[in-house]
Amino acid sequence: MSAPTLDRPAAPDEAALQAQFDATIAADHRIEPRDWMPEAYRKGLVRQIAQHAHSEIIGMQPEGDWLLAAPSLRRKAILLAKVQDEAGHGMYLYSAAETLGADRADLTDKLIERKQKYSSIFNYPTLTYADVGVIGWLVDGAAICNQVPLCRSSYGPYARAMIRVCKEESFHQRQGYELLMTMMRGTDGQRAMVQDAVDRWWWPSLMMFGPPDDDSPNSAQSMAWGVKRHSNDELRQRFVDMTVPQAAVLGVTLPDPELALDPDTGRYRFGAIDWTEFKQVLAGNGPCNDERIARRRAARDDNAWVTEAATAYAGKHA
Ligand code: BYC
Repeated sequence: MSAPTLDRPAAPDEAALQAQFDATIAADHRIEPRDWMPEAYRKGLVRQIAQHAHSEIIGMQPEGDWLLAAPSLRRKAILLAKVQDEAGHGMYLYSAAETLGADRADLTDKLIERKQKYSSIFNYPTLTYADVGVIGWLVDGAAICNQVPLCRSSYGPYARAMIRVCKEESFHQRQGYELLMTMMRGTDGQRAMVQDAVDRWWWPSLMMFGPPDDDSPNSAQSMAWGVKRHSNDELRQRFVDMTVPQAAVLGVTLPDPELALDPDTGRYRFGAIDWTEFKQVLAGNGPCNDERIARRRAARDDNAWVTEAATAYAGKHA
């Protein structure tokens, strides 16, 4: 520790700062951007928040594909609003990453260069309009299960962003369910479309929660720091328990013959997830990985002049 001077108190040494950080985490208080934090905590947060932000931005594409083909003006307006919400979520999250010293343009470059990930779920195609409903019901439903506990995450800006995101995701989930309900009350053809979409999206939705706990390298440290509050398997189980009764009300069959209520635990047992498929999607070999990244790259490059103009304007008025 350096000697105190008359006009400036000595900076606390690293051990004292670490002790203060540990005490804040132990007391379940928030870490804020002005606070000292270990470099690994900062890096881990940037990793997760950037991946989360990229997921929101790439996540606009599968549903956005249906904006010009929505079956009515009402459905188009709803879908447009939802896709815009996802863009907003991405922006809050990039802002949260910036409070940790990350640079937004740099994060986008890392996404496009495949150095950072985005959720596996957005590498599957949307083949019919029922997919829009199923994304709302299952994908936003899984996102809510995963993100509600993140509202209590130890990093203040991330936790606060999650509160607003979760409110909007709940609305998205209901719009998806309402769309599916409407289709299920329609023709045999519409019911078949819903069932087909459920068959294709169920297993990828379970993969959204990440690898099983015994194969999740980041979980232990993330939970010790209070960034994640529950393990991947715990949240996946919570999602299954929540969704099975909703499927029954809707009148669809979830594509898992092993799905059954365990009378001892009151929870649903489910079949084995195909982790080989998950790893393939993460490695860039999912059905739509190339298309998603190519589109994001084109958006960055084609709109670079807008970014440059906005930056120059902001610079002038700073
Ligand atoms: N997809 O040690 P693990 C939305 C990676 S968007 C891809 O368990 P962690 C929506 C993981 O990053 C919702 N990668 O990691 C938008 C790690 O790789 P790295 C997006 C995955 O961080 C539009 C490695 O696998 N939600 O709702 O402890 C329309 C090992 O995993 C995935 C979030 O991002 C995956 N599914 O736990 C509609 C939530 N799973 O980074 C809806 C915030 C794992 O070491 N994130 N990986 O190279 C989280 O809660 C956690 O990061 C995860 C993973 C639970 C996803």
